Amino acid sequence: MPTPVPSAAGFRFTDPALASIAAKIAAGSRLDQGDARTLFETSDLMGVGRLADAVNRAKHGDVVTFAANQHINPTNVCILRKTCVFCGYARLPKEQGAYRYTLEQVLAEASHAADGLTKEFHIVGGLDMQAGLEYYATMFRALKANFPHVHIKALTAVEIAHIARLEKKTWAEVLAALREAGLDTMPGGGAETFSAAVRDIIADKKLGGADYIGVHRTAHGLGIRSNCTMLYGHVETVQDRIEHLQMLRDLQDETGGFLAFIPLAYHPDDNELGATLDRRGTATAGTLDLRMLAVGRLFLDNFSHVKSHWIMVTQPVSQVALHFGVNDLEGTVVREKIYHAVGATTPQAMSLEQLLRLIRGAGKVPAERDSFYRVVRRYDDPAQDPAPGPSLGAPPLGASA
Ligand code: V47
Ligand code: SF4
Repeated sequence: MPTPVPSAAGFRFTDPALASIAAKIAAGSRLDQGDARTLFETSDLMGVGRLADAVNRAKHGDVVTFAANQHINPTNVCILRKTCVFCGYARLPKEQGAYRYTLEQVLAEASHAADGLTKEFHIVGGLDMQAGLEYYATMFRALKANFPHVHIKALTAVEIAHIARLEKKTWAEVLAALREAGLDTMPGGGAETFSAAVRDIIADKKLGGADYIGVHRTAHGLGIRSNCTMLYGHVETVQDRIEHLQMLRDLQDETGGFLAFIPLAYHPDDNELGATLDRRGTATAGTLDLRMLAVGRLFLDNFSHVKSHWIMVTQPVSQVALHFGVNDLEGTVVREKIYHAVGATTPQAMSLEQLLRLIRGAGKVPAERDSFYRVVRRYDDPAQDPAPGPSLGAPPLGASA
């Protein structure tokens, strides 16, 4: 059931259509696709933000969470390198810049976690013919042996389906084997925009939207929770966005297995699509970023968490997003490669100190969470903050792999 927002009906809107949406929310009624269209198209962006903020406050108060995580991208070799035209990260096996980490390299990269502050590895990569079940199972076992306190959030639905095809196993068999090796949860990557027409243009040959949902359904059935995403700001229409959100909401109704929704802003640099669209150097508008997050919060009434990925939308936009329905920030991200391959100019990591300043600057209370979004420490009083320094396992800003 949607969380009722008693005060929402009292807002003043410049677009009267928002008043009827506010009344629906206040009554605890579900928004339909027509409402979602209104939210996407209205000129009253601040009204959309106020509604999303009210819903978010009803669920989370003033608390904004973050996790101390570390991204590891073990291979950029990908069989879809030529067909995912929005991706600047992948390489063919013999192409310049192609890499596949050995186990030793993965462990060396993971060694930032030895300080005990990193609590989660986020592991994703390309669809590499040489990286099958054994590659990942061995990696996860070794990571758990060396860093038993670190949660493993790894492998998108697309990677799970790829491994299943390579190994001639079902999705469920692959997921069960990986869980046995140490997989805890799955990230939400690979969703892009589900619409078949959009996929034909930006990700022809990639696992389709229904199968992305199918892999997540299978994972949830096995007790493996996951995140979900939507890539926006490329060729998709408003209707495509709405249908994508509808598919996510439907699966959440069915399984309750999604932890968070993370809209991902398309970056046009250093990828074929950006050149085709003549969009190089033109990131998504901050207003679209805020609207996407707010509509996600309002339409996905059965989700607890909406996350802003500051690496993609910049830190200032993420800070404002905390008033547009967002209750979680992608945490300290050590050595992020995927977005920096396509033009992200943000730092590759934020220290604890910077993260606390960003959240408090929005008038919110920062709290570190675990990978299941349980608060493990609130930072109510700045006087009690840890001394500034290398925090959460982060290297100096701008470090690259
Ligand atoms: O699926 C690739 C995106 C995603 C570009 O689950 C691009 O906690 C923008 O899903 N412009 C992978 N985006 C990353 C991802 C993610 C990130 C943070 C947290 C979580 C989570 C998941 O990156 C891919 C694709 O949608 N991507 N190229 C690009 N040019
Ligand atoms: Fe491969 Fe993923 Fe890039 Fe597509 S987006 S080319 S599947 S790494």
